[in-house]
Amino acid sequence: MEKYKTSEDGLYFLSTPSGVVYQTYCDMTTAGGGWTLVASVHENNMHGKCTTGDRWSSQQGGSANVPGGDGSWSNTVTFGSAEAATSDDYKNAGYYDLEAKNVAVWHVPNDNRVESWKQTSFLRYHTETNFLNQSGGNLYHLFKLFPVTYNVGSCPANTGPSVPIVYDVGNAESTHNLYGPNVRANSEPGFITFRAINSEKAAMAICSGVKPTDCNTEHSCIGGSGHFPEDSPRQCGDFTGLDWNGYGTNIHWSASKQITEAAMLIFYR
Ligand code: KO2
Ligand code: CA
Ligand code: CA
Ligand code: CA
Repeated sequence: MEKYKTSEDGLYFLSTPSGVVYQTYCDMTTAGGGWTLVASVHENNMHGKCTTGDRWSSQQGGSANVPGGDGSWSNTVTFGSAEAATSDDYKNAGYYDLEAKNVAVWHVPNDNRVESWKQTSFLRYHTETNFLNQSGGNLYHLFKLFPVTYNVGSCPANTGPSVPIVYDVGNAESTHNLYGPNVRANSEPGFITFRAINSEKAAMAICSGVKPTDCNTEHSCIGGSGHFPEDSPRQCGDFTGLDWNGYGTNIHWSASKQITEAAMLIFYR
């Protein structure tokens, strides 16, 4: 944005210093712009527990034999495309290459075309604390410091950073309502939390919009390790245990259909 004085939202080609070329979406307007899409977490089959498409947890089943699952949070494997970021998982070279200070997150209903993401998203927020300065400048490095692996620590002592957020679409109350009433009673909205750990020592990557205050973090935190001991493999998968008391029911621990059927898009700035 600074180098070419561009100010339009849309798809751009970027290149890493070592020559990897990739196309991604840039948000050039929200809160001053300059946001680069680096990843999306999409649940293609909530009933498939660590099966095909669960790239941000495990596509190799859920068991103690694959404690780190596919390892996507802290490796350089890339997949998907920006155009399809609401229809499948997406991870580009910017995820591990860009040096950033903050993140923005959009929850966009599945299967939306790029042109309508901004309009259809029902939750959008960003951080302003420059927290990535303390974590290596991006999430690839943050998750090397806080591995998303079964049995690396316990709850709550070894939970990663909870960073306050500024809302661009939605608010604390609408965020909380996306999760089940038991989650609302056991979390504080207005944060993004990294590397949560649950009662059974399973690790999760991101709790979007909340800071858990109990250890049943599998009902709001997504992206995970390869082993979730509680009633295994029921909590294993990209959207973890968001369906614990029924798919999309929004009762007890279950999340709403709205957040279950939307991709989480992750941006850096
Ligand atoms: C509950 O009452 C329950 O939920 C537990 C889960 C939630 O993630 O671990 C257990 O299933 C337990 O048996 C019981 O059903 O306990 C804080 C305790 C809640 O919802
Ligand atoms: Ca799944
Ligand atoms: Ca997925
Ligand atoms: Ca639990």
